[in-house]
Amino acid sequence: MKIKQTEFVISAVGPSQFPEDGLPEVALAGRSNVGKSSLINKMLLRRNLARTSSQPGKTQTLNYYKINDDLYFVDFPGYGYARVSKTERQAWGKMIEQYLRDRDPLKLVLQLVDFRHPPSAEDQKMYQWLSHYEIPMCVVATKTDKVSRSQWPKHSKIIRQTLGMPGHVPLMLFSSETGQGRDELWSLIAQAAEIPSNDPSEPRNIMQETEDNG
Ligand SMILES: Nc1nc2c(ncn2[C@@H]2O[C@H](COP(=O)(O)OP(=O)(O)OP(=O)(O)O)[C@@H](O)[C@H]2O)c(=O)[nH]1
Ligand SMILES: [Mg+2]
Repeated sequence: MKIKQTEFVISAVGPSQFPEDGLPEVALAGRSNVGKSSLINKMLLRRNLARTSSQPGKTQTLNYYKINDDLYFVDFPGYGYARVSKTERQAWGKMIEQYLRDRDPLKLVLQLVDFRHPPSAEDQKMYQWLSHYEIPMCVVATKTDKVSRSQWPKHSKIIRQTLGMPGHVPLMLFSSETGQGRDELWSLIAQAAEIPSNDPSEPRNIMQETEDNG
């Protein structure tokens, strides 16, 4: 997909602030620090569009990023941050569940899990929620650059087994450090959001220019 324009739109605290133009939405869920913002930046080849929150786990907003006039990425607040109170946790759950249940333009949820570790109890709960609401999803294992290649099959298997993923649910390996999985993920997103897929004429130098560690 050719990225012509990217823009942060809003940190929405509730449905009244969600965009009303009906563009397809791709949401990102995962625990705090798993790499949601880094994945967005890598996908959009922007160094710092999606910021790491200064107070991890505290932000109870859905952050909307618009790509061209094609779709939105919706960055969920990270879960599993130890210092969050029970009340905050419940508010988080309510907001996410309502979004998953009621949001018409939602086309795909990327559930991010850390490739290095078995999915947590909260990862499992999130996965079950997504399955329950029958939302098209893809599990994305992040930080693959931190695991040696010989261990990839073993780690993939543990993730699939722990979440109870049936064979037809894709598990994608991704690294925002190396860009692994980026093209594949764009294909999947374009398909889910019904956007004409990869433009082979995309100039290479754009990719190289922004290929950095930022
Ligand atoms: N090596 C490596 N580090 C990564 C990767 N993805 C993210 N990180 C690092 O992990 C840390 C957290 O990444 P973020 O993208 O801020 O995580 P997040 O899920 O947005 O976190 P919250 O906004 O708190 O929910 C940062 O220090 C990133 O540089 C990756 O693929 N490889
Ligand atoms: Mg983030």
